[in-house]
Amino acid sequence: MEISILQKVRYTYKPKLPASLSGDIRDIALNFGEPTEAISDQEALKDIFKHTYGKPLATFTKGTMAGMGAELKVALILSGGQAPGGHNVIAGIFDGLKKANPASKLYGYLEGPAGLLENKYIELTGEIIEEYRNTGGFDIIGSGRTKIESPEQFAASLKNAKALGLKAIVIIGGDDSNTNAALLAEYFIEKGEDIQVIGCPKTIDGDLKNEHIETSFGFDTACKTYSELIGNICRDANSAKKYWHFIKLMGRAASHIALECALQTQPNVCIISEEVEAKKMSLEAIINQICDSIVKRADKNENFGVVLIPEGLVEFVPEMKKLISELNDVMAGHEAEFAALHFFEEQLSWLQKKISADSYQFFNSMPPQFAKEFLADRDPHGNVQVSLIETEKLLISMVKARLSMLKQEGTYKGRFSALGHFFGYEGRCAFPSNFDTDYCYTLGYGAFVLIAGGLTGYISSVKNLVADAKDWVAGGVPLTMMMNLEQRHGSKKPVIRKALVELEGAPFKTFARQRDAWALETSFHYPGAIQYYGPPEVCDQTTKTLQLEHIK
Ligand code: FBP
Repeated sequence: MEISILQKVRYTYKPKLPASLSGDIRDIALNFGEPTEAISDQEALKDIFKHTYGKPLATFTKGTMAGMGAELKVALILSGGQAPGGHNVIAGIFDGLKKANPASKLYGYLEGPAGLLENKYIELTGEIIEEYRNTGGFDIIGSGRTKIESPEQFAASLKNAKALGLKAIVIIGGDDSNTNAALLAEYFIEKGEDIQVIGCPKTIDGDLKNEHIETSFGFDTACKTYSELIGNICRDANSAKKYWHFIKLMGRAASHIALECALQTQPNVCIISEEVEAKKMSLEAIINQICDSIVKRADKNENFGVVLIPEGLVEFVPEMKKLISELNDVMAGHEAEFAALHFFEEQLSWLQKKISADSYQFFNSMPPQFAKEFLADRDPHGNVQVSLIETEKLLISMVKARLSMLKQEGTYKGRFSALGHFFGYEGRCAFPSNFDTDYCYTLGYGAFVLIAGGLTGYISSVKNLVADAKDWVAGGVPLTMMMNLEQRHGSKKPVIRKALVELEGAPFKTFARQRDAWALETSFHYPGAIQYYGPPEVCDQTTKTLQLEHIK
């Protein structure tokens, strides 16, 4: 098969490992801390996770471990949306497993958790792994969003894992998938089976993070890819001087991607959903904020600019949030009834009887093409698929309407021509940056060591990520430590808490200090493409978010 020159050269890249994982694999041991607690709802979680709750933090150190070197069968699952670096997590697990015992075997369940339920897997041989080292994508085994939820699905998981003689399963996924990993770990022990489950923090959204998970893999590469594209658009806007570009960015509920891209490119406006929620900003207030920049720049004859919009914005604007939550509940509570309504008008009159008058009025006031997007199928975890809602277009149409009013009042004298963009899929399978390449390999290698150490219900973790890779601190974090109870599908469920942008955090504060100047002046930055070879200050920088979060 013909491959690109970069792919060929990337095959030869040797990912860096922290000192604790370098050298002889038989010289790695685990250090344990104190027992841990969940972030809230401790008693309820203790009851749900009877065997796995409250385990101690683990870090890798030099030493020996009884389980290292045993012949093992391990399987892995790629779960949810693609994120750059997934193949290197797999390469890290594979290399650890084979170094410890060449007779051990690694399997990949095909197309996400569904592969485990349907017993569809392949053995990941050295030959296959070599083809995917240091590359983007999840195409080695595919991914999927099936949730393991029903008693039958848990039973099928156990049956298939036992049939393959597995010692452990590694689930590479985001908050929902790692919640699933925790539940599966608990279930296997409950059933008296010694099958360990280890998670790995994946998601471009950057919202699976906390004190122990500094960032999820893929965030670095995805943000750098989007920032390159945004920078190119900024330069085009500044060259043509005729368009306002409204760019929606992936990231689900959290605005980490939008914030990081804003820090990298300095657009005129970047909306941060978490601020919208904290300040209870209505849709009208958001439109006014954007129009303010447009009007002021028009006064200087600058009828162009760039606006960044996080895709989850709709879930944070108070009136939209209320509407979505009511829609989620009625759609989950009356699934069959709702599915039988085929026309928008039918859905509208059905909803009038089911949701509050305020929400109905707001829903009905939206242009039907946007309103329909709020009724699209929820994902298997019950989330609205915000990537399907064309917020950038909705904002453009509302800004246009507001500007024509301002024109009539005589307060706006410019020209407004807008283009909408959505960046998401462009960044999820990019060649991983050097950071993601090394980080993912370490996560995978670490996941194997956690398995060899006999742990279950843990997520592989790497800390001190702004330092040189040799000084990274790797280990395992008990999944229950990151959990709380949340309303899902109409009832309280244990879930890993999503990390949203902190308004008191350094990344947001750094942005907030500069945004008024960016709104007025053309201050664009053009980061250019990810560089893989060259000086470390060009190739090995982490995200600005990570750097700023490390400054205490
Ligand atoms: P994960 O949470 O699974 O990592 O997904 C990330 C993401 O890219 C979101 O940013 C986006 O909203 C969603 O996936 C899109 O989903 P899909 O891949 O199903 O279109």
